[in-house]
Amino acid sequence: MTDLSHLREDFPILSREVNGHPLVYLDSAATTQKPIQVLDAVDAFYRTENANVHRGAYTLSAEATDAYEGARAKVASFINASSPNEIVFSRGATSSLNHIAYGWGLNHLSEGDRVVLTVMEHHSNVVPWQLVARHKGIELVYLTMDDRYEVDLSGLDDLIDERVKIISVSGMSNVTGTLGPVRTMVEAARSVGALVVVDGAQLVPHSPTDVQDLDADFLVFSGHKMLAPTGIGAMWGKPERLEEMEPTEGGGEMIADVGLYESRWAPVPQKFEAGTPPIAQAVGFGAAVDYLTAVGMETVRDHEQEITGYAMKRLAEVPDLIVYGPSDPENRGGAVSFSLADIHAHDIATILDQHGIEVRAGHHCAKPLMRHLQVPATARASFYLYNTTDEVDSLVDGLFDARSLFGLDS
Ligand code: 7TS
Repeated sequence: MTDLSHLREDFPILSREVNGHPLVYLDSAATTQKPIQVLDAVDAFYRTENANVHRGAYTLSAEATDAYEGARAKVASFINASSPNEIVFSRGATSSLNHIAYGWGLNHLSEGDRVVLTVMEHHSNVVPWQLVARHKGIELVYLTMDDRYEVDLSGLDDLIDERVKIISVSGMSNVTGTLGPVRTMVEAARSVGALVVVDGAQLVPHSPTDVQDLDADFLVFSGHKMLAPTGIGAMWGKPERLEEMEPTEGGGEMIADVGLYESRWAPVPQKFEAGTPPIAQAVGFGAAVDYLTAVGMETVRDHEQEITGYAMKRLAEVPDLIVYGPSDPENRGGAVSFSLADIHAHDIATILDQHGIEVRAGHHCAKPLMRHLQVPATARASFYLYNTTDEVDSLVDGLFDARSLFGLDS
């Protein structure tokens, strides 16, 4: 087993207690905890370099600009982008997907065009396209999920025709841990000249990413799900896609010239970064990718597969527990959704919380998938590099306690 338990010392929050028990944090799919290296980078920026970027001809502003642009270069190299200019900083995956839907979709799609999605998408990869559909009369078409919790590709050939202009797919479901069929989508899209958007919110934090190898058109992800502060994320795009895309927000920093009635845009990526950006957050994002790079993303992935495999094995010991997701830990991510008999997911989460164990309960911002699975809600444990098998054991003990509280042992 890949042992990363020494890393726990880097995460101050992991030494606190919750309800009299050591914290067992199992909600990293929602947001991850932050290592001291990220906290220190943000703190040092505010203490020593804080100024606005891209405007002042004075030392502090130049240093702040270097720190901000340095973070862009780090994020670019983390996903093997050809240039830092292919990275647009955003608030996160949601705002990146909205940029793409509005900035590209609104300007290039017309009535009758199709956008292909899957039923496992997070709402942030559904609702922006519905908003574009209202303006442009485009059609949304969904791939469904089979009973092994894989995206069902059986009807793909019939689905892909000249009407399809965009395929937008999650790299990993935040509910079932299903890996999206990204490479198949890239091939299918090429045959009809469609674009591929990859929602990497649950993919980029958990495994090595190489956008040149992936060959999609856009990849979006959130910093806070990969050790960075909230309020920062990225949209990677192929240079030609970013050029042909319109900005979705206007204001300072994104212009080359402004007249009374017309303006010209700054070059990519500034064209998409209106207003004062999240500077300290970007610095923290840079420190987070430095941290992950030092651990090694293959190590992160191996550890996650091992701990997910261990969790699947231990959860199978709990009677009446159903896991919603692929069974092979090597072919899935570390988000593990489950139900336990007919105990409501919120009750499970509340009982686990009494043991200091934090899991998410609800629809996980994936209502179409919940309807497909025919469940109103699930409880979900999700893992990251700081989680241990001991914590999985605590989760299982807590679930046995939930069973007895609900009188299920008698
Ligand atoms: N896409 C996926 C697959 C996600 O899991 C999430 C957030 C998003 C997009 C949106 O990311 P944001 O950073 O812009 O909010 N997922 C979750 C979750 O599973 N629990 O809380 C947020």
